[in-house]
Amino acid sequence: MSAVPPGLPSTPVNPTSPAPLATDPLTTQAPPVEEMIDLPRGKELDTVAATKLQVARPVRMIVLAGPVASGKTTLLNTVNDLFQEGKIDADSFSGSMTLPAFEERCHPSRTASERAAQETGHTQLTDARYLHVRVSEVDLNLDPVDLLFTDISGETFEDARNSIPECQELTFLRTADHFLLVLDCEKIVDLKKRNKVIHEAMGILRQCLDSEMLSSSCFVNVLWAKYDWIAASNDAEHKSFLQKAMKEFQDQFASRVGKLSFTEVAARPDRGDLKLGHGIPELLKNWVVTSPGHREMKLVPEGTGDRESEKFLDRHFNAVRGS
Ligand SMILES: Nc1nc2c(ncn2[C@@H]2O[C@H](COP(=O)(O)OP(=O)(O)OP(=O)(O)O)[C@@H](O)[C@H]2O)c(=O)[nH]1
Ligand SMILES: [Mg+2]
Repeated sequence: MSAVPPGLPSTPVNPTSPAPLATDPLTTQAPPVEEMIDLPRGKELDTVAATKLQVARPVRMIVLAGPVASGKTTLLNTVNDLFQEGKIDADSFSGSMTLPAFEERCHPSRTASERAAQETGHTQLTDARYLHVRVSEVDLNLDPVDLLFTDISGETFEDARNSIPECQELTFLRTADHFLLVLDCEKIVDLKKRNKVIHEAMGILRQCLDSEMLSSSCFVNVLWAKYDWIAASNDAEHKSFLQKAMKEFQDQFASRVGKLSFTEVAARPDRGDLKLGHGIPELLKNWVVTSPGHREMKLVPEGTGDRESEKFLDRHFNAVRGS
């Protein structure tokens, strides 16, 4: 019997029979469809998705930092709730890649949840998660702006305050345009707790700066959250305490950041006369209009010398300034 050379069939091929099929359609499954459309689920973005968005278009990164239960997530929920009713001052909702994630967070505060009181669930300790909102100015003077918010548990910031390596894990800090330091006024009206609230919040901000995670050009906004507790107390002493705390923040941090400001916020007041979302329109306007990325071009030179050409420039720019 003659040996069959390698690579040739071991049975003779009849040239008149039909060519064999590569696969038998009756016994094999259809090959997988290669181009499946991956529809977005609308859940929170993870760090990879957030980074892709930041690379694809200009995005404002807004970090909400603060201890457990200070009111970070409720603030985000209220931004979503206010947009359900229409525009917020001059800003209108122009889309979100994470609407289902917003709705999930808002559910416990809605009547449909059948809870007796409005609630916000404690944010779980997970990797960084981001929520997205696109905002347009009503008179369209500006292009729509993409806002990316962190929704991180308070424990994460409490751990970061106590440990440089933990703080250095929070890589989203590096791209923060606005850093919101959320302080809980419910605790500030408690004379035994109020100094600790300020001390701990300053500890978070100091650690983020000392670890070189937060840029010195970042805009830092200290939020007096749950301000309804102060407004409803009618005690002038609480307001004078806040004044002293603001002075202390100014002394310690104003020279270390791009801008330091303070805002009274009551995202979901449950006492006194403040309306839902007190302070939020002002915040939103600030996020949309201002960014550390905006710098004055300074086209007009400042000083001139004694040379004739410099005196000419001086006369020219004086005319420009005067016009
Ligand atoms: N009175 C009052 N309560 C508020 C306000 N904002 C939030 N709260 C309540 O404060 C509690 C904590 O709010 P969260 O938004 O969950 O706080 P958080 O900072 O996200 O907390 P963690 O996720 O645990 O870090 C909830 O019970 C809210 O209902 C407010 O403006 N006024
Ligand atoms: Mg939360």
